[in-house]
Amino acid sequence: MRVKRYVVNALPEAVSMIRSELGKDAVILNTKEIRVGGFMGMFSKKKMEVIAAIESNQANTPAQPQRKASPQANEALEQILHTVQRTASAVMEPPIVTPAEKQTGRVEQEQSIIDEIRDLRQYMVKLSKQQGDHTALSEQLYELKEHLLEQEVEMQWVERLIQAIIDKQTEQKSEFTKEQIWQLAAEQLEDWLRPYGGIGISSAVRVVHFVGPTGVGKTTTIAKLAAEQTIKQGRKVGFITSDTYRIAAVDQLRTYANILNVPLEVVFSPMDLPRAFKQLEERELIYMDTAGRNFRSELHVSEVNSLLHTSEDSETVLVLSLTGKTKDMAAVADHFSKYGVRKVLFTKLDETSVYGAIFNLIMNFEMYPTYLASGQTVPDDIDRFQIETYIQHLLGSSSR
Ligand SMILES: Nc1nc2c(ncn2[C@@H]2O[C@H](COP(=O)(O)OP(=O)(O)OP(=O)(O)O)[C@@H](O)[C@H]2O)c(=O)[nH]1
Ligand SMILES: [Mg+2]
Repeated sequence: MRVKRYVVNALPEAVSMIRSELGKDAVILNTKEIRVGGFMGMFSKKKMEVIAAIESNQANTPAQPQRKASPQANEALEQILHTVQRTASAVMEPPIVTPAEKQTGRVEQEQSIIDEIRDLRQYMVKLSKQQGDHTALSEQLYELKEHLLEQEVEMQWVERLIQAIIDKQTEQKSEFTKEQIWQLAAEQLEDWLRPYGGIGISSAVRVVHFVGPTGVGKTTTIAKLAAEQTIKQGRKVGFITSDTYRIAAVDQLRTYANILNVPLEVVFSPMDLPRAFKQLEERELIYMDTAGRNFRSELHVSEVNSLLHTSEDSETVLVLSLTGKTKDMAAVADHFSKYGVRKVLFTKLDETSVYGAIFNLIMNFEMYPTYLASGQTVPDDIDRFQIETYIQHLLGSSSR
């Protein structure tokens, strides 16, 4: 081991000497304040003694370029080192002082260390503020970000939203209050969602197909919508079901058909469709129920799709339950969107408090939300999709 003593005015001076003489791996063993020169304890000068060491086989290794730190960061580090070393040596090894200095010198020295630590703290706060403009978020923005992530809004959208608010803040040269931030978030979300709002199921089409994974609520939803159309709108509705996979499936829809006094046709293959349409030809609106399948498999998607191409003016609605996993919902939506399906209906709103999947789906697959179902009661538990209401759900009470 090679040990070297440096006497300097301040530690940073010694650090650069140690680096160039002993190399980057040198360690500081000790530092202490000393007094040099003078006459009989008077006129001496304050200096710092620094003892540094290096393992002999590492000595004189030229300093390697390190991970590039900013000049401010280097300066800050040097200062921290300086203060820590000074504090340590002051605590561990009180400096030798003359009796005359005893009264005032010691107190002064302690005070100067305290002052230095305080200055350093202020400097670090200032530095972190300067550097944090781009990385750290204000408490309010952080809260918004956390909220949206908890709501399972995808990170890319959360980041875009936060950036949009930061940009507005920079533009207006002022930091917004929490209320302003949540208000801006609501406005931005509305801007993004507006093109997809207020479209719903077209009232011009005669045939509406409902497709979606097992048990999401397709049949129940059909009953709810049929009730609205027959009872409230006075339209003549007919049902077709192709769900012949499950024994009770046809009976389930037949029960609703009987209650609503709506004719029902059962089809076993696409070949049966012309006959079914013929039977229902005087009906103004036809709802077609399909079997729930594992639509993460594209094969099942293409299978159901073969039923959807009729000569009739039709549209297809993908039904998804909000209790499903966001990733699985996205996979299903992805498959159906390849077949041109652009309308989506969400069910089981009542069974969740996490709403981000709706936003992700609309934005990522450019799908138009039609209705939101929120319970098992036919016909009441369904509403048209309203962007403003949805945003209130998504942002929760904090937005108010
Ligand atoms: N909580 C809640 N339950 C619902 C909602 N919609 C439907 N359900 C229930 O979900 C279950 C399945 O509903 P179905 O209408 O049979 O679902 P489906 O998509 O037709 O199912 P398959 O035909 O088997 O694929 C039933 O118990 C419904 O009462 C809803 O919005 N909220
Ligand atoms: Mg069903």
